[in-house]
Amino acid sequence: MKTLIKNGTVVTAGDTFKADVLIEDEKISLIGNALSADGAEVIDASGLFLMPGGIDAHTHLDMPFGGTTTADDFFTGQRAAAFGGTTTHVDFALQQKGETLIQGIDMWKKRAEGNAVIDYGFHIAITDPGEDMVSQIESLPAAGVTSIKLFLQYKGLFMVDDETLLKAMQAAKKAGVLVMTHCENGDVTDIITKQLVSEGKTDVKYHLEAHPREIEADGTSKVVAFAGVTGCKLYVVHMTCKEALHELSLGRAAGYKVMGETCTQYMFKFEDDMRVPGYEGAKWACGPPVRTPKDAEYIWKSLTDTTLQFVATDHCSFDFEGGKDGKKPGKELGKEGFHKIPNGIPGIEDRMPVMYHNGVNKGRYDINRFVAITATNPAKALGMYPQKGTISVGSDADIVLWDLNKKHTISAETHHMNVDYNAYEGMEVKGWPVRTILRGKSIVVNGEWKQEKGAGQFIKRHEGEFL
Ligand code: DUC
Ligand code: ZN
Ligand code: ZN
Repeated sequence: MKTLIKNGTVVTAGDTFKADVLIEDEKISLIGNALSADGAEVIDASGLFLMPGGIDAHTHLDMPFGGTTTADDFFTGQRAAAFGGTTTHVDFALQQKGETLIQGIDMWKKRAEGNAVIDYGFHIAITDPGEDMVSQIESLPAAGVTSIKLFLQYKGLFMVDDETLLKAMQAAKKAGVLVMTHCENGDVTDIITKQLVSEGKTDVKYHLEAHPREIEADGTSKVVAFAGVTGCKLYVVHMTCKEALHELSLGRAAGYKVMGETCTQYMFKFEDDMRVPGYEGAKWACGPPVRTPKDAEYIWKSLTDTTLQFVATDHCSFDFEGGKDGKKPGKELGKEGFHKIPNGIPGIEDRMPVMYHNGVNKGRYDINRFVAITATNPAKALGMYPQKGTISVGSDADIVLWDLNKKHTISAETHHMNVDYNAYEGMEVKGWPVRTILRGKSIVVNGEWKQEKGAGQFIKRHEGEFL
């Protein structure tokens, strides 16, 4: 099957140029001017920009967490992603207690298989380091999984100690595996949470007190130091504040292979949104928590000056009013106390338009940097480049046709995520994905769904790059 996209403007992380793009057998086979191809379906992209499909490096679909399971499974989450111009994501599989890392990956594969509608990979979170953790890490690349996750938060559930952290980093360095870390000191959260609860301070706003910025900086400082000691490549997930970013930039200045991700919500949701009267603030309970507009400005700057390389979502959806009408329990679980709120914010569908509009239209970065932080950089760091994350001959034909002038008002009324609220409710964005193409197949066209359930593929990843 051949498809020829004519008269568009191709945008990559490095270039912007007018060209036609020929797709054959799921791959880009030719890029040039005035192309023709016998028997090809022709898509006229006059006035449209062709960008690599978005890559969301950080999602949680169909994940048991916080006393329930996320509202979005692989079908609903990936379908929503496609509507927003994302064609690949890497989800966090969790090792189960008493099981191996590979068993954890296999469990998550089963959740995706038959449901997937875009392409996907897995990071594996180490939650039960056994005697053979080192050899298990060494076995991961053969399974196409080249990143591990270590939590410094969630004591008694996911949190690892310094010995595990260091040994995992040493093994990862040896195996060519990327280390990803959630950097909040979980001992501190645990102590403060217990103190607050015993004092009867259980309102939503106390979530912020249990997750102070200082402990995110502390966690970041530690993993950066360990990356320096071990020489491993490090990717710090969901960075939220100036203090933590400062620790990352010190590591980068020292020549350590340390990189950082932020998530869309940290530029738009703030502490004051959690301090509103009543229970509404629970919508924004996530870990690390939302911070301040000043931190957001620092994040924007860090995305431009390359302290940060990635914008992901940490998509982790729970209904605000769950547990009824056949819905899974959601945020209402935390009405008993902030420490029981399932942590997470949805956003897999919104990331691309929100980051385009607020980044490019508002002059914070150019369109090439937008492509870099939302697609090319995750593809490179996570070992999917050049199969994914660019528009070049030989790459998968994952292309989003972007209408720079199309306006859209984001709303839970019209979004496709399986969740009853939206973090960007009412935001009017200019610039919208009018066609999403996955391996040559148009899966969303002008808001119409065209994909078959189960057609998304697991991507075997190789060793990624340091950026
Ligand atoms: N933070 C969240 O908000 N949700 C999922 C896990 C995490 O670390
Ligand atoms: Zn996390
Ligand atoms: Zn996460």
